[in-house]
Amino acid sequence: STSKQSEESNKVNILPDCPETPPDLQGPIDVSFGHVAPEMKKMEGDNPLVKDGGHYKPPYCKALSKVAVIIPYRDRVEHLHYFLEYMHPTLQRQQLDYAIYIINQAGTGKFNRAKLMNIGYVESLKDYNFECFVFHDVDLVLENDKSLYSCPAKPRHLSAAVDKFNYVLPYGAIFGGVTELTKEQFEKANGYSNTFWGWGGEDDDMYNRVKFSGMEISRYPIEISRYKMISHAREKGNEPNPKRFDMIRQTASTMKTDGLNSLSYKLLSKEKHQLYTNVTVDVLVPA
Ligand code: UDH
Ligand code: NGS
Repeated sequence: STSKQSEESNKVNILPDCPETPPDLQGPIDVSFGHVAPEMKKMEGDNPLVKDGGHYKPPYCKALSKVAVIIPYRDRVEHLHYFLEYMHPTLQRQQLDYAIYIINQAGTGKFNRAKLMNIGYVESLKDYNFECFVFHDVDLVLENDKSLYSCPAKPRHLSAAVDKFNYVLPYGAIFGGVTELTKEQFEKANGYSNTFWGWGGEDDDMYNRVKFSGMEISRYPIEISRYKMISHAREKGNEPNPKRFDMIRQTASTMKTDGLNSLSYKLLSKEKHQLYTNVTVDVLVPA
């Protein structure tokens, strides 16, 4: 009956807002990569409330942020397993309405981390009304769940203290690793550049974009913005980009025409696994 239906829809609406401080946070998390990462089946069983493309919503309260976690990716399956092992439980304790997107670059051409971020932004918004976007290297695992991945008032650099830099910020303007912006902030900056092929500089260019759009970056206290990095060798196809130093001197002009407003790629597949959405793309590597 109609009254039954409205009771049902009321049920959804009467969920109270989740508290500003989630009650089940642990603080420090013991992260290590000495063990063999669990099989996907095991992790799926361990995270029964994550479903339909790596999406979780707290069942008992209305999340304060709708968050897409965007991961640039190619051929790092071991890292992905560690990432999912640790990050799904952490993000659930943070009571976020979140989903994990793997943006997988097809082929063996030059890697383009920043363009994959733009693609993740666009593709995740086709699925859900996300409000903020965490741009997350797959080899970084958060070591303190008090570093909330909720929508930031200012663009936020999350990976301030990484073990490989002895938990010290390497330079004040660093904006790589893990960052978070709201939809409005990301649009204001015209997203990332699409033209950084190979390693380096695309994150510095993004720092410039944020600054030139009249915004400042923010960080959590260094005690909680801690990460462990999974060590690895440099991949073929991700060699340092020799043009990067010149390019980051020109952000003020290039950002107007290079970014979300010039993004082109070919979507090859989009698969919803239980613990993540896998978006495979042709990033149109220049000849
Ligand atoms: N990524 C991939 N596959 C690749 C390259 C990069 O998935 O082949 C993604 C991944 O999310 C990674 C991120 O892009 O975390 C950044 O790339 P990176 O990890 O290669 O960059 P980083 O600065 O390391 O962490 C550069 C090579 C360091 C070699 C040091 C040897 N000890
Ligand atoms: C800077 C790079 C950034 C990079 C940062 C940390 O020098 O892209 O080092 O790198 N900028 C340029 O090359 C212009 S790391 O040691 O983590 O590999 O993020």
